[in-house]
Amino acid sequence: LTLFCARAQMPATNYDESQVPAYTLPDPLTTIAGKKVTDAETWTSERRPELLSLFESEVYGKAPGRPEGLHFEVLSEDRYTLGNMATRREIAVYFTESDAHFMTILLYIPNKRTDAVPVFLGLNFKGNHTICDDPLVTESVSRIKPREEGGSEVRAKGFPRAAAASRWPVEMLIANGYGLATIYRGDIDPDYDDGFQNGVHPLFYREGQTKPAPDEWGTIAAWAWGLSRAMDYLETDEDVDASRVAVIGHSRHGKTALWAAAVDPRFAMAVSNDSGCGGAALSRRCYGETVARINSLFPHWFCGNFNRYSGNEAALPVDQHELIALIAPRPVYIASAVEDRWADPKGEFLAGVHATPVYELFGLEGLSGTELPQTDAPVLSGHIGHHVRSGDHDITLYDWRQFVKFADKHLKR
Ligand code: GTR
Repeated sequence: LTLFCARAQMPATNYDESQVPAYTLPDPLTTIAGKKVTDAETWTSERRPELLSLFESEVYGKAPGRPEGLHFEVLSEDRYTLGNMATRREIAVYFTESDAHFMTILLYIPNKRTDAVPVFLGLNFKGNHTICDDPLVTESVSRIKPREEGGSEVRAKGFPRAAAASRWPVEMLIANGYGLATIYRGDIDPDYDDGFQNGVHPLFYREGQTKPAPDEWGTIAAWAWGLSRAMDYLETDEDVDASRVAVIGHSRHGKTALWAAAVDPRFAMAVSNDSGCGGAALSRRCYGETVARINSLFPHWFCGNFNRYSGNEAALPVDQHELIALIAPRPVYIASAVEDRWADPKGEFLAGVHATPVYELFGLEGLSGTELPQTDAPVLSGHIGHHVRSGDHDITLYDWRQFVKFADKHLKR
């Protein structure tokens, strides 16, 4: 007896390299009309906009720009926190002219500074108060799936303080001269399929619109939009050097960081940690998580049009190496973990390899080497950095140490 349901029809997850289908990647340096791109100027003026718009309409969905009514308010400031090493600020970013809808940026700035500092900016999963042991951080309002719809009561009560501290080495960043800005992603859009009713989407619906059109923003694009709104604020903060902001994310937030950097050239650097399918991993390898699986498990992440490619990766007009290429010539770091096969470490590495010709157009080294490097041997030389860490799906102090080394090369004066 065969059970007919979407999941049952899904092919088994492939973790066997010999079962990776033969595929041909789209060439980042050939336009839709078939023209070869041989210089940086043609890339920037013709090919890049064309590719960006394909990713918008087929993968993540188009987002609105900066709303006219966007405004900021510093809610709190403490000049002597983290053992007097840092200044903490909390900033409300109001999405429209009203004060009803906002996200809160938690910002730490090193007190030991002579000038405006470079900053790492990234979304957090569980609330601003969970990223470190600082009792004065305002608790984020947990926005998870309601219990009636299968959500969990425990999580609805909110996560304890410092619950995610292992993922956010604030003191290490401060000691190295970096600021840190983070936002609870639920402030922008909750991470469940709510028909796009509870996050930022409804603020921008046209008259009569009730959900995004098939080529309009899903949740990842909304989160990326929120990161750009955070950048709007950072540009106004005199302790921050907005020309040296690295956008960073782990896993679904890694997908988001890459898309944010692709859309918004103000980000000087991007870091993708274990971002996998829809992030740095090549979709056509169908290794670990696939387009069909991600669309069925997380129907809200991508735009409606992305469903066309479930089980049909060969039809994608783009692949994820071109997402990395959209960030060129800015530096990108792609981090993987060897046991995180679901995210396809090799596919993530190969995206860097195949984005490299675009960096070369700018006279820069992209990713150095074409063979997957050894575990725990970071490749930091070019404008695409990379490592495969030992261990599983997570973002660790080891990962961050490599990001800081890479940022020291590209963002430090
Ligand atoms: C998984 C998902 C991945 C990755 C991960 C995470 O369940 O399949 O694409 O995003 O969650 O965000 O931790």
